[in-house]
Amino acid sequence: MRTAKITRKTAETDISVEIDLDGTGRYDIATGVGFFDHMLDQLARHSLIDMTVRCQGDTHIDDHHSVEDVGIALGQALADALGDKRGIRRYGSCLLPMDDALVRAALDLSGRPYLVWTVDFPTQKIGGFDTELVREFFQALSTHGGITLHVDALHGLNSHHIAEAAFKAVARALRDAVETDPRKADAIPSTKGAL
Ligand SMILES: [Mn+2]
Repeated sequence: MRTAKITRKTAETDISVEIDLDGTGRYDIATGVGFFDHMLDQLARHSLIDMTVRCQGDTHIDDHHSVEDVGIALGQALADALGDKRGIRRYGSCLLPMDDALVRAALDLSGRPYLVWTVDFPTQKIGGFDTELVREFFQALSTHGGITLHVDALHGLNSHHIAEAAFKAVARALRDAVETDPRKADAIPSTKGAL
């Protein structure tokens, strides 16, 4: 079973994450940050990774710790559920339009964290949500999931659309990368023999 459950408690956040890589995109998300919940719904729905996420965080300060720490826990859950990565496709990419926004995501489940992020938001806020936290989330996901992740916004006028297109693009790329390849189901997809 390619599943994982992570709990993570600090002075700033108390988080539990459960995922199933071979799911159908079911989600049950409650982070205390409304816009972030909306984004994680997209991540689950379009990756077909089932996700249950709970976060009780210090949102009386701001949303930073909650968003970053959920990224850490989700990254850890992905790495845990992937195990030795036997049989996976490893790479995934997606060019995703959402109205004015066009976002490209390309990723490698390499075990080597690296984030390239060229996404500019025309506004600092989406409702009460700080747009700079979108990068914080993907940085944490990349670092703790061992993911080389490139996200580039090629076009966009509306911050909500740009953020949502980014989450959907990464979701679709993840869907391809975590999927097992029936032609190489027993092999670890690296000439090194390990990822
Ligand atoms: Mn939306």
